[in-house]
Amino acid sequence: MTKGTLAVLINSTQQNWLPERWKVRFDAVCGGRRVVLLPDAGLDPAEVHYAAVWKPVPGDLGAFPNLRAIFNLGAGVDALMADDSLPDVPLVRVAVPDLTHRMTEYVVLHVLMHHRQEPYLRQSQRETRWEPKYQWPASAVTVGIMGVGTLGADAAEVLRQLGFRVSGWSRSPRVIAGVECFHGAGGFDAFLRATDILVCLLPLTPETQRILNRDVFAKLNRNSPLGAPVLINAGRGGLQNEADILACLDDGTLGAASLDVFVQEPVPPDSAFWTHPKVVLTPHNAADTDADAISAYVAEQIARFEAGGGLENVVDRARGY
Ligand code: NDP
Ligand code: OXD
Repeated sequence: MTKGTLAVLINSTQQNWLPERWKVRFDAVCGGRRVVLLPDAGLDPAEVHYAAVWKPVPGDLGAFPNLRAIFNLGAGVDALMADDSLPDVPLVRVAVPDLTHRMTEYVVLHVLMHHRQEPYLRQSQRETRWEPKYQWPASAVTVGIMGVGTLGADAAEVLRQLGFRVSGWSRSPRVIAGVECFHGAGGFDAFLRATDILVCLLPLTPETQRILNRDVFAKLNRNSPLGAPVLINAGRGGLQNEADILACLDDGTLGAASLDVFVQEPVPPDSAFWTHPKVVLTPHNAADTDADAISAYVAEQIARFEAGGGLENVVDRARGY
């Protein structure tokens, strides 16, 4: 196969998404391949063979008739799946140790924060109160992870090593050493019943939309050693019913929530999430996309593909992830 041109299309103003930085990285790892930044008024669309993209505007990719593959520069492809005009070529998502380990750091940080009562202890410090509460061991707490794919399985393993009881819920059956695995609608209630800290690392698909809702929160372990169950969502904002989260925090159905993702990002200034005393908010930075790691991943995939090998981590369009 001829050496194709790679077009980079990034639609974000965030610091880690500076298109020029990505171009420099791709030039460094693509072994002389032509790399162009889009938009490029002088470019003949027929010359583009690969697109490396983050949040392109729906319709953008339809302009390239000779596209061989699309590389999403993040793990979640929900924004691309919402584009009806997305060319019917392999769509590859990110699955690299760098991103996985960053997500595991986030999950472990937030599980420990709630388990070790950090919000209470910081409040006590601000109020000059020396009032320790009983600290349960990790082995008394069950962390239930919704989505035990690339990211969820890694977090599960590290949490298990810390001594937590860990369970996982997926679409199809999974076997993970030391982790109690549930799957499908049939396994959902049993998974929820035992869960003290619910971690969501699901992709956003038509099946998972608003899955984090009152019905689900009400099924979590009502006898949690933490007092009330905790929610940690780093999947996508569309997975959560935000009114339900706030109401459940207020009436005690949930004890606390760490949220990295929101229906509207950035979160509007008047949102209750900014100031709610039981919410730990982070600005969708649980696992940043690193240009060094991911440009190398894309370059390797293209080189292997042109040498006749297969692409890895191709999205199943029917499943939506
Ligand atoms: P994977 O595709 O590797 O894993 C997805 C998991 O979710 C799988 O276990 C899958 O089940 C499960 N799943 C999907 N649909 C359902 C369903 N309907 N019911 C039950 N389980 C389901 O994805 P990753 O682990 O790589 O990434 C997960 C998500 O994390 C991304 O889609 C993205 O939205 C989010 N993300 C967020 C970031 C952030 O900074 N906040 C950064 C990176 C990713 P099965 O095993 O059967 O396929
Ligand atoms: C991703 C993300 O999907 O950054 O990689 O959210």
